[in-house]
Formats: sequence, structure tokens, C-alpha cells
Amino acid sequence: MSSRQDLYPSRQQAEPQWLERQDPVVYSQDPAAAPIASELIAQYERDGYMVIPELFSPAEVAVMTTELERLRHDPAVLASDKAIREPNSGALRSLFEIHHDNALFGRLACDARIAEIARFILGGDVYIHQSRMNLKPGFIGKEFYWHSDFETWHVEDGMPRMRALSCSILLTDNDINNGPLMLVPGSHRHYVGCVGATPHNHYQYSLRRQDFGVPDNASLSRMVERYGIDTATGPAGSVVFFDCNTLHGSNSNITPAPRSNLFFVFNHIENGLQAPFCEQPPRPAFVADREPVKPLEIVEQTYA
Ligand code: 6CS
Ligand code: FE
Repeated sequence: MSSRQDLYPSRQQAEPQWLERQDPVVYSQDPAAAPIASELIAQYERDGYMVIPELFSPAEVAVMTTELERLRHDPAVLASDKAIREPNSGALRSLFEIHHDNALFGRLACDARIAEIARFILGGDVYIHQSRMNLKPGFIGKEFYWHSDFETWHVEDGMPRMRALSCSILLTDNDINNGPLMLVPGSHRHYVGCVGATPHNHYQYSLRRQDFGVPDNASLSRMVERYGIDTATGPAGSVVFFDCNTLHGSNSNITPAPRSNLFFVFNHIENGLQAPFCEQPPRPAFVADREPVKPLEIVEQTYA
């Protein structure tokens, strides 16, 4: 066990443990300097998430969807380690590191409309910690169980502090039926230490179905009793921003309508990865970038 300070211990104790957040949620102080309405920032700070409707135009969504469709049918993509398949159907569930491997999605990661918001919330220069496209096809799309992303990023990737956020771009309409993101508003202020040591090569299972690093039922019940559950819905082109420690998950999709989203995780440049806070080697770079990181160069652009 290392002697480093671990502000957010998890998977080390026999019992679940609740800790209070030690870090700010919104790092920039001046709401007037925000690139979006200050009410939205206040909402993000309070709830741990916000939805910005139709930030990308239908024409831009069409360009992105064409790219997503091309990738999901490309045999080379499907054969790659970065492609995560569903346990039963074998359908593509996630494709990682799209900002690195794909020119369009690489440009999108730097798009001022999303990256400036991340920069404001995280208080300075950012880089992409993880990117992926998530597919939940009609009829067979499977759920994502409740979790805090930060719990995994801290324990398995060695992310020291809560200074990261996810930006999810909806490429299909996400309505209450087709397995949209569910979040527990306010949960980002508490850290639920989970029970059970991290298995070797955990990511090979957890990206399909997560069993470790998930809160216990009593903690989930207590959290939901206290805060309830919100559902982030919106038409294609809308964007959901959520804090790295907001408890979230999503149901399966038995409707005919697919649900496809792109994810970009922004981390502050000074919150780069250290050694994992568990006894396992770090996960591969395609799930957690640990190169010497450099600030993202933000660009104003469109894609139609
Ligand atoms: O393990 C991870 O890093 C990822 N897993 C989930 C279920 N959500 C966030 C993250 O992409
Ligand atoms: Fe997640």
C-alpha cells in the first residue's frame, strides 16, 4: 500500500463508507464570465449536471451520425480492443478513444461550444481524459448500472481530485423510454466508498457490465430517498454535462428507437493521472489517457 494521501478511498474497506466531497464543483469564481447563462452554471453546481438543448444543429448531428454509422460497421473497428461488445448479443456497446482515432470526433472534442464550458467549470486548461461513443440499439441495448465515474477514475486510473466532467452529445432523441441517462441530483457532494477489491483486468468486464465500484443497495436507497432521480432527456443535438462524481446509470432499451451518444471527458490539466489507488496496474491508455498531457486547443467551428 502506498503512503500517498488518498482523499477518496474506495474498495479498501469491509463496509461502505460515505465521505464528503473535498473539492469544488464549479472552479471559476465569476459567473458573469461564463460562456453560458449563469442560471445553468448554478443548476450544474446544485444538481451535478445540466442539459443544454440543441447545442448542435440537425445538420451537424447528421454529419456525426454518418460517421458513427460508418465506424460501427467497419470490421477493423469492430476487431479493435477499443470496441466493447455487449455480453450476449455481441453488438457494439462502446468505442473508446474516438477523439484520437477519428478526425471528425477529434475536432469535436476541441469545439468551443463544449470545451469552453468545461474550461469554465473546471477553472482553466483542460485535456481529454477519455472519449467514446455509446450505442444502445433498439430492442437489445443493455443498461449501465449505477456508478460514480470518479470512483473508477480515482481507484483504477489514479485521478487524484474531483476536477473532471463528462460531456454527452445526444445523436438520437433521448426520451424517457429509450434508456436515457438517469442522475441523482446532489449526489456529487458525497463520495460512496465501495466494497470489494478491484480484480485483475477489471476493465475487460466492467465496460460491459460493472460489478465492482458500484455503490451498495443501502447507499443507493439512501441517496435516492434524499435526492430522487432525474432523467436527462432531449432532442438529438442536445448536450448533457455532468460532474465526475454524480451518481448515474441508465436502463436498457427495448423500444425500436436507438439511443446513441458521444462522450468526452474533460479533466483539468493539473489533475493528471497518478498511479492507481488500488493494487492493480493502470488501465490501458485508450480508456484513460496518461501521456504527459497538454492543454486542448479550443476552436470555434461547425460541421455541416
Ligand atoms: O470505467 C470507465 O471509465 C467508464 N465506465 C462507465 C460505466 N462509465 C464511465 C466510464 O466511461
Ligand atoms: Fe459513467
